[in-house]
Amino acid sequence: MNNPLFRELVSNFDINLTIKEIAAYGTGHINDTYLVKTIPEEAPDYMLQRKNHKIFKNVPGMMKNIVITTDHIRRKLIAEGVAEVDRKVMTYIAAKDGQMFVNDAEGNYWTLFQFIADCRVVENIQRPEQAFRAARAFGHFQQQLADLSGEMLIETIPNFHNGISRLNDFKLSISQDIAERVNENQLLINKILDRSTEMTALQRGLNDKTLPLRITHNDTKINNILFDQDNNALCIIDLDTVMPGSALYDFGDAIRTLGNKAPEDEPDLEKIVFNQEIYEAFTQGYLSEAKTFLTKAEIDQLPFSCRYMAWEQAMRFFTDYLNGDTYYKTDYEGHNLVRTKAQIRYLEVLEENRAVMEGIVNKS
Ligand code: ADP
Ligand code: GN1
Ligand code: MG
Repeated sequence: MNNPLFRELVSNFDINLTIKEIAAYGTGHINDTYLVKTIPEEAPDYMLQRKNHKIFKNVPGMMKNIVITTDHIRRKLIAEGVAEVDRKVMTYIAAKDGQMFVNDAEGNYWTLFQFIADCRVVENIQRPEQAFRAARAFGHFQQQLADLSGEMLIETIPNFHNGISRLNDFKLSISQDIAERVNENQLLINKILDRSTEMTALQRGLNDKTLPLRITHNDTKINNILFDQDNNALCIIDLDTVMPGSALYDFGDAIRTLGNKAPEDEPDLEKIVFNQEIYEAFTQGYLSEAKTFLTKAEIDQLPFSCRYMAWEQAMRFFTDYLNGDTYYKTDYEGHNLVRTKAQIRYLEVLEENRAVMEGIVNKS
């Protein structure tokens, strides 16, 4: 892909580079990512990313959040004398006009950041040791941001993990029934609604301050960590949703992908099985970093947070399905319904494993 548009976009950033080629990259549901390969071979490569401004309605504000948090982490790494800082925190490049993005003629927002070479992402963790490392990295990320005031950051997507507001959106999509998909899915809808009181407790806890608001990542899917060749968790990526939130979101969302032996859109519900070993390793890794700042109330709610994030994600996929598939990228007709069913099944699996999960947190 050597579209002149891409070259033109890159030339608007404040960096000297010679492009070899630009190619589509990654499997995200929201943004479009391209790898910008440069010459000579040993020069650093970059990633050009179109931020989805229909979803991220305030891209300048979002980029400000990213700059504040990455600068904060970078300062800490330098103070600690850590080697190869640019491989441990993301580096976004400013545009020539000083903004952190470039607009194209259609009003899209493009960003450029350093490609961290010799790394890989995993979609599915097999080894407990790797889950332990991933968890330590997410815990460390939260810890690095623990002394940054949340007031510096905007709420990139308002009410992003707010269960009360997500539930209202879901109910609205049911009452509007735009795509006429409600009738045939009533049983599934009830599975979400039946759990409303239990699940909205997390937001009530934040509202009445029994749970603290921190700066969190808010999209801790396992493919948002870069591992180096020795399987060390090197860098947390995909910082679009870094904003004030609950530590429980990050723990629960990681287990949403990691604790499930099947992918989030597994059509065969029999394959959705709880991975206890991985859950245990993740819990230990996370607490090894996070026990220094988590409150008792948060630690007690870790197992619940996994059920909460599965419920919330099921509801988000379901809302999108009922609205006619306008939010998530889909690969086929009915993909959002398949995702919904898989997340609901996973939630049931977590419910079946509740005592085991609580035992592991107590032990850790
Ligand atoms: P999305 O929001 O679409 O998930 P990401 O920001 O996670 O987008 O990027 C998509 C993929 O690009 C990642 O899964 C990862 O493979 C790769 N990637 C992202 N940032 C970097 C980086 N700084 N260095 C190397 N690879 C990266
Ligand atoms: C989206 O873009 P991606 O794949 O990292 C979504 C997450 C969901 C996830 C489900 C901004 O993340 O919240 O958990 O899909 N991001 C946004 O796979 O909505
Ligand atoms: Mg990602």
